[in-house]
Amino acid sequence: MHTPNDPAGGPSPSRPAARSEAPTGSHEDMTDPAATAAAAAEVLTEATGVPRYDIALVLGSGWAEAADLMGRTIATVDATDIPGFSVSGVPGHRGTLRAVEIDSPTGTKHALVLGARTHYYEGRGVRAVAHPVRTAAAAGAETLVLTNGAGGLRREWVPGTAVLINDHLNLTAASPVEGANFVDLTDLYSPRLRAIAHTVDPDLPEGVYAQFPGPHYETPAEVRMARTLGADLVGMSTALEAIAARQAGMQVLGISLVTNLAAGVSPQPLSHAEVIAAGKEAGPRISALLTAIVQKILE
Ligand code: 8IG
Repeated sequence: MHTPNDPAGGPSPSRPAARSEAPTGSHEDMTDPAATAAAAAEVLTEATGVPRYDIALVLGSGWAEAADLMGRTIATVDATDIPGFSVSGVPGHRGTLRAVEIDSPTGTKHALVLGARTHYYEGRGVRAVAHPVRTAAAAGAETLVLTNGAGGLRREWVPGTAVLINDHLNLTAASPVEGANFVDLTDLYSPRLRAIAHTVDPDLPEGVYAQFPGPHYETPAEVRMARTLGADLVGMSTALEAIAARQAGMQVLGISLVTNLAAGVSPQPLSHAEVIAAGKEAGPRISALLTAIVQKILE
C-alpha cells in the first residue's frame, strides 16, 4: 500500500530497516515543507489575532523569561494546537507560542515567541526541527533570534556568560534544505544584527557554535576535536534552524548562554541540573539584554 511516507511502495530489500521507518515529515514524505509551514502560519495568525509578525524568537535553555520582559503577551497558543508542532520533552522548554506586542518609536510591533523548539535528537526528523522557523517566516517574520544554552570552550566564559554566535559548525550530518537548493550561508549570523547587539553591550563576546546531534553531551575528546575545528561553543540546536531561516530569507541573530564549561574544559562532570541552575541565575540579566537588543532591532 502506498502511504505519503512510503512513496516507493514499500521498503526495498536494499534499504536498511531504519530508513523505511523514517519519522513523519522526513524527506521521504512527499509533502512540501513550505506549504506545511504556510498552513501552520494561517492557523497561528488566526489563533493569535496577529496577521503579520515583525520578529520571531526561539527561547532556549535559560532564556524563557525574556518573553515576559519584552512586551505585552496578547495571545498564548499551545504548540499542539498548531499543525506540525509538538510539545518538547525537555525540562526548561515551554510548549507554547506567544504573541508579544512591543512599543517601538516606529509603532507597535509584534514578536512571535516560539517556546516550542523541536530538537534534532527527538528523532522527528529535520523537517520537524525547521518547522517552527518556517512557520515564523510564513507568518511574516523577517528577523529571527535564536537563543540556546550551550557548553563553553573558553575558560573565561564562566557559566552565565552570553555569547553572540558569529558562525556555526553543523556537525549533525543533516540539512533542513531538501533537493538541489544550494543555499548560501556566508554571513548567516547577520553582521548588521550583531552590530546592533554590540550597541547594547559592546563587551558581548562572539564565537563559533558547533551543533552536535546529542542528546548525550560530548566526550572530552570530542570537545578537543570541536576546538580544533574552530568551535567556541557546543550545543544541540540552532545551526539547523539557522540554515532553514536563511533558506526562508530571514535575517538571523544567534545568542548562546554558556551554562556549563564543555566536557573536559573543567574537571567537573556535566549535569542538566547545572544547566537549569545557571539559566535560572542568569535569567533576569540575559532577559534584559535580549529585550534591549530586540527593542533596537525593531526601532
Ligand atoms: I545547556 O556542553 C548545554 N547544551 N552538546 N554540550 C552540548 N550541548 C549542550 C551543552 C554542552 N550544554
